[in-house]
Amino acid sequence: MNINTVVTAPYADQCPGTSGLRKKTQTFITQANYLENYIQSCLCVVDVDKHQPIIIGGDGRYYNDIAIQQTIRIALGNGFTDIRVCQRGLLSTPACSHLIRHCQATLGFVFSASHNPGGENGDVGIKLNVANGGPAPVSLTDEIYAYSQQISHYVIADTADIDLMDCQYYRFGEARVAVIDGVGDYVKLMQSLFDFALIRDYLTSNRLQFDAMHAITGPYAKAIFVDCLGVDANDILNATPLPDFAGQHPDPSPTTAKTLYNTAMSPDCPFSLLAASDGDGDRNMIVGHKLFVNPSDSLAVIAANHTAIKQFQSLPFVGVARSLPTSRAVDVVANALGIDCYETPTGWKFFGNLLDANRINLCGEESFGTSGHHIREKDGIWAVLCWLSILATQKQSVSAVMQSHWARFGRHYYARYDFEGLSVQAGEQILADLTQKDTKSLQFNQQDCTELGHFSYTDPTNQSHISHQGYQVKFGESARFVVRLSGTGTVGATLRLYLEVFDSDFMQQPDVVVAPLAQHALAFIDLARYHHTTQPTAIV
Ligand code: VG1
Ligand code: CO
Repeated sequence: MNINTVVTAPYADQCPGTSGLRKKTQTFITQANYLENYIQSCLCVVDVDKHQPIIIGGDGRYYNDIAIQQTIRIALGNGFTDIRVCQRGLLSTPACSHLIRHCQATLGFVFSASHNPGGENGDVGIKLNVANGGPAPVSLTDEIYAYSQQISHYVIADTADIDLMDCQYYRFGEARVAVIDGVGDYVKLMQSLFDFALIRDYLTSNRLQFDAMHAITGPYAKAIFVDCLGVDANDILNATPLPDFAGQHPDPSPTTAKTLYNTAMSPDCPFSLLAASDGDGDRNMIVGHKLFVNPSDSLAVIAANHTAIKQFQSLPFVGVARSLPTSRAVDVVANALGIDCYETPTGWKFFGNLLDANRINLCGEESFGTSGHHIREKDGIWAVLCWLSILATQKQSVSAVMQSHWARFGRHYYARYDFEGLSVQAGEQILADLTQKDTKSLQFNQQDCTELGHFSYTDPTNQSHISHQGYQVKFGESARFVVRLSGTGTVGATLRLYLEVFDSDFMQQPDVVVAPLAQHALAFIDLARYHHTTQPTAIV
């Protein structure tokens, strides 16, 4: 095996965001060594035993094949001797997290821009996960970025493409590249975490519809829902991963998973549960007949009903965590259960240490992310299995489960307004100017503002500190809004405004309840001063 050293020069924009490095597909295609620089930077900075396994896969999107083959060559060039690549390159983010832990791998690459569109004009991303199975922590991504800013060369093996169709080994001197099954171990993990007999029985008289959105969860959904749990194969929509996701947005939301959502809202919907996942399989959307379950509520319901889930039956249920903008519905449940509740910055990487330290069993984000201590990533199919377990145990519809939840805990009405297409400068200026706001006269629904400011977080396990993670304005327990900039976009800036209003009357329309708070927040931010419109481009 020949190893070549290739001279290269840094790209200024290789700073990873909320969840890995994400750029336009064309950036990777047209800018020489863009991928290679970043992979080399990752491999130089991680301080690991090169004889331990590393895992490589992706969500099947355009450019995955090139990225995977080049990463194998660069890993060989850098002296890694146990490289495990998934068959056809297909690996979901949660399955990668599990494989890392299961094989005692030191790191894993998932080539995915998650819920962002794919194809030649879409996005490509690189997620790097570390030995606990979780996303690389900020300290590491900072080092990677710093390395990428002074990179002068990368090393690459002069080897042919590996055939990824079948599981087999390839030898290159003392190194081995193994093509492995990316699905089987994840299926076994799910079998160990849930009572499949209970769910199977439930599904003999209740139907599940699942939309894999032409993305990575298709093969996993077939193996779990169809082969293990008896779901009709026709009830898994868009189950074949396609490089361009059929030109669609692999984002499990009411607007992007429209067919499934419309089915749920139709009067004669035949399904008890409808669900969807995103490009890389870590997000989940839960919908019942005529009822969309907002992800913050979903987290709270799973916490409140954790005893229905086998995974949570054998260990003490000690704590939960949510990201800052996620509604406080789960806090109320944690309080009732007498367990800890942590509030972290946005992004799954902040949950890892809490999970490693056994401080929490369950965590989630408003952005359709939920997971437990079984891995260190959010997990779309797992969340669906949680809901199936709850429905099978309670023998009630989704809407009955939600209504009894709200009747007991009250309801946190919630919405997220996204303002896309801001200039980066305007986005940064809005956040910077928030520091200077006068707060004394702030009131909402006759409730005084009780707290406001930029959110900072000190990780209780290692005291690492991070500031400026979003600006929060609280009106006691009754209302709250949060403003932050997205860290996953690839063009301009996206401002996110998160709105939460608590009310014990749970039969109101969420959009109507949050609208006055939205007006209040927009006036506070003074968005019109920075942007040509105050109309959100998306409301979730
Ligand atoms: C968004 C979500 C965040 C999530 C992240 C990654 O980030 O808000 O909660 O962790 O996407 O999701 P941002 O910075 O755009 O708001 V995914 O499914 O990567 O990987
Ligand atoms: Co994702």
